[in-house]
Amino acid sequence: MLCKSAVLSSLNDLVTGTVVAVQANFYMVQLTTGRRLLCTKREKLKKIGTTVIAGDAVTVSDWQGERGAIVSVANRRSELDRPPIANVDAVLLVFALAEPEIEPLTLSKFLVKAEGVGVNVQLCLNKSDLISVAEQQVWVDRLAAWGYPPLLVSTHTNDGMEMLRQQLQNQITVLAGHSGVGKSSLIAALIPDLHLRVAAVSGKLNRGRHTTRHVELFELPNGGLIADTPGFNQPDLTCTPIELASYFPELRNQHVNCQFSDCRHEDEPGCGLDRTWERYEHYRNFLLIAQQWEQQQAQQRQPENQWKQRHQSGTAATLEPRLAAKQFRRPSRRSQNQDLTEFTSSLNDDLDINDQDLED
Ligand SMILES: Nc1nc2c(ncn2[C@@H]2O[C@H](COP(=O)(O)OP(=O)(O)OP(=O)(O)O)[C@@H](O)[C@H]2O)c(=O)[nH]1
Ligand SMILES: [Mg+2]
Ligand SMILES: [Zn+2]
Repeated sequence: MLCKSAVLSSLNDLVTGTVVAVQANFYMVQLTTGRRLLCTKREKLKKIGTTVIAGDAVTVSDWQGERGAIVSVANRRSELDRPPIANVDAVLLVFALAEPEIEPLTLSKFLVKAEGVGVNVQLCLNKSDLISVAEQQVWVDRLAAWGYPPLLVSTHTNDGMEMLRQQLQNQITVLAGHSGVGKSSLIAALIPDLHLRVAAVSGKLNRGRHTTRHVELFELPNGGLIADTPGFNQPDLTCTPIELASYFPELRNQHVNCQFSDCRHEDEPGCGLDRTWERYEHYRNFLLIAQQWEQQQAQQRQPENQWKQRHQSGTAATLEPRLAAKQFRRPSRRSQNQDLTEFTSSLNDDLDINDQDLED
């Protein structure tokens, strides 16, 4: 039992921490001391429209027992929108050396997508137990030439896991990669007392099912936070041709050889770039998608596209402004009604933690 004066002093103290999970209007904040507080957001922050997402560095006031109120949010170093996570330091792209086999074009697409986040991209190849050392070396050399020397690991034999632990220390990392490559298995191996649901490889494509439901930053035993993301099969490329060129290390590293600032590095006379690198064909392939995307964006910005036709039976068609999708979406009744009990119990479901753990 806390005495009355202790409660009163804690009500005024400010503490800092990191948001590790968000659901509806509740935020799980991990304090610098390691303790966790279940927080709401101060009315003042709501009024000025401040959003709070996982990874945010926050200041908490009025904390008492396991509850608190977020009073301020620090400026973000980086921001990921799907899933929403702030202050990400690195994307760890996970592929499997087998089951499923690496498709180079797909790997390239994931790498380009990861580069688009604007943070450090680290490549990890799991399931090294499934191929020979000679075959492993071929991949190491090949991907190093792409600009991504990979870290080979196996969650089954533990090979490479110590290196991975060191690499992830003290950073906020987001895992990305195909379904079934072993992202959840990696997290389970990195954080032995955390039970994630690991699915068996199944289905026609010999890939695991989508089993990861909840965005959550997990604390690594040696410091640092890591988030699993639901596996996705084909990341869409949403960048301009200029951005695309900056997402290829092979191009970035030799751009001094090109005298144009807006060059596509195709066949332009005067572009002195070396094109004899393996992924040049991938680049040409993605360039077409990027050009289409840029055109679409330009079309959407045209004034006539700000309006949509509305047809009502019996009347002439009228024009009305298009709604910005997110801004006007009302929260569902389910999320409005979601209470604290539901939040903690869903956290418990996903993390296998019980009330005892929350009190620690
Ligand atoms: N041989 C081998 N299999 C592994 C290894 N790591 C994971 N697996 C298996 O790969 C399958 C998929 O693993 P998950 O951890 O569920 O993969 P995931 O990337 O989280 O999949 P999603 O949640 O669907 O995105 C499971 O059957 C694991 O047992 C490994 O190092 N070697
Ligand atoms: Mg998973
Ligand atoms: Zn050029």
